[in-house]
Amino acid sequence: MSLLLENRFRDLPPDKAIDTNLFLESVSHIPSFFDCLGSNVFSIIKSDINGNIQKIRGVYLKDPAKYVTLQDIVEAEREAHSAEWPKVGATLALMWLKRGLRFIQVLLQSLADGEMDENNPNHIRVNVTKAYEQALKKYHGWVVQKIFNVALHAAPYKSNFLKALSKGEEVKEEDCLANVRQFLGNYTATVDAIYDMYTNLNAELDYTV
Ligand code: 03F
Repeated sequence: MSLLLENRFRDLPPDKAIDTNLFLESVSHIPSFFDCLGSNVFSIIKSDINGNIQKIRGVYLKDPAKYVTLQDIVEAEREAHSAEWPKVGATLALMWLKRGLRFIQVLLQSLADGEMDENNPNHIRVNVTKAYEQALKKYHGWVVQKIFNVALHAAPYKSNFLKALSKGEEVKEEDCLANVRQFLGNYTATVDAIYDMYTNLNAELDYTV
């Protein structure tokens, strides 16, 4: 069974409000995926994503009835920490988490669209580079861009990456990409809704790390 289809994101309601608990459940499956990628550089990325999920969950669990949607959390933090907001708490964690989620979205979409280096059709470097340029690069100074270069060269072959998405089963590339396309429906809608929320609340920052 495909990892992606087991962990599909939920349909959004018409107002695009994201249920915090369902969101946390959906993203909680992402970090363990990095264990199958087989290079230590991925453990840095894993712990960054994991840390951000934990920060959001920590706030949510303080008062689940108050923080039903992600927007409830971001707005409550704006009230409580007006001086530092949005560079604070779960607002900051979600700001960065969404960039990682966007990276994954662009990477999977590029693979699903069949974009490839004709000379190296089993490499995913063009797809990974596209995702990095669209989602993360502008927030990274040169040191972190160097880490990206290490990760890029440790990227798995496409066949191994797709196999990992299929939980180690040998699945035909076309079948796996069909699953990716299905997964991307609600996933992309959710990531877009988080970006829209940050724009509408004026919560986005563009400092580099
Ligand atoms: C800022 C920053 N976080 C952190 O400093 C950087 C960490 C290292 C980033 C290295 C970049 C690597 C790019 C990926 C290359 C991957 C090659 C993939 C091959 C497959 C923030 O950190 C903190 O997060 C925040 O809490 C803190 O408070 O200023 C703040 C303070 O700093 C980032 O730049 C976020 C990095 C997210 C990277 C996501 C990469 C995802 C990679 C692969 C995805 C594989 C697909 C999985 C599909 C699974 C579906 C189920």
